[in-house]
Amino acid sequence: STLAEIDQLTQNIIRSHRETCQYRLEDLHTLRWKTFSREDVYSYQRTSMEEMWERCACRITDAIQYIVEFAKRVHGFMELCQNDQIVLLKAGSMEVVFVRMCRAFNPENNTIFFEGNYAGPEVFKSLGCSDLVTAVFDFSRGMCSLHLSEQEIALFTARVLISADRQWLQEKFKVERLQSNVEHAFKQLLQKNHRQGIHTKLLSKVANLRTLCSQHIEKLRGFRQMYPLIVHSLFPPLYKELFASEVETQSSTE
Ligand code: 4D8
Repeated sequence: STLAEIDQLTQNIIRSHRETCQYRLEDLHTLRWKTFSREDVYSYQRTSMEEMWERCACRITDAIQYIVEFAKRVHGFMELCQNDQIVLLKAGSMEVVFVRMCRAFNPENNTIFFEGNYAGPEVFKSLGCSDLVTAVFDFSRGMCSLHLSEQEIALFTARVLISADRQWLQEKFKVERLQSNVEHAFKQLLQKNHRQGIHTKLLSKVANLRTLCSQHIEKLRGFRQMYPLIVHSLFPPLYKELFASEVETQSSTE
């Protein structure tokens, strides 16, 4: 692609991010010292595991709906076949949630924006997966320390989503071409910002993201074994479709 085309793609991705980022950075920043009270934290910790899982699954699904909208607005994504769109979203949407999370993270007190206030890891205690929660908070702290701009976050999330190495792609060459354009746009932006130095750091974050996502799926599998009916009847359909589709196949063939 020509430089003008790459430039157009950059502008398109930045705009798509701005239009679908769910919360404005200024708003998140204004709220970042509005933490949960001791009583609120205590009541979260007394919430049953099932209810807390359901609430988190709803929050994640909400965030993912914006990411689906983001993907749809990235030039080239809608030109992929439907199978490949689904493959990329299934594999990448949670990774993008984890990247976007750094916008809603306050590294000064290790809290994250959740249900209207900033919450520390202890708020998620009743989920029973403190290892995952700790890993996610650590990842967020690492991302924050790179001080990415909104534009860099936009390009990085597009890069995470458009990955030609996902399993089950049908038109790999098309995804490869799109990935190489996004990669090009990303490198060009970093160069313009004199930030080429963070490119390798970000690539190591990609590996990190894949681990976090498989941990999330693993935790869901464990929870589903304990509470199959909760997952089946109370979890958002999109969440199940993306992360627990085996459940549906299983129950429909039983
Ligand atoms: O913009 O949508 O309001 C995390 C969830 C973020 C998980 C959400 C969460 C986010 C992961 C709740 C539980 C990241 C924002 C709020 C809710 C991403 C942990 C914290 C969104 C950015 C911050 C702010 C628990 C929103 C990791 C693991 C999940 C299980 C279901 C066990």
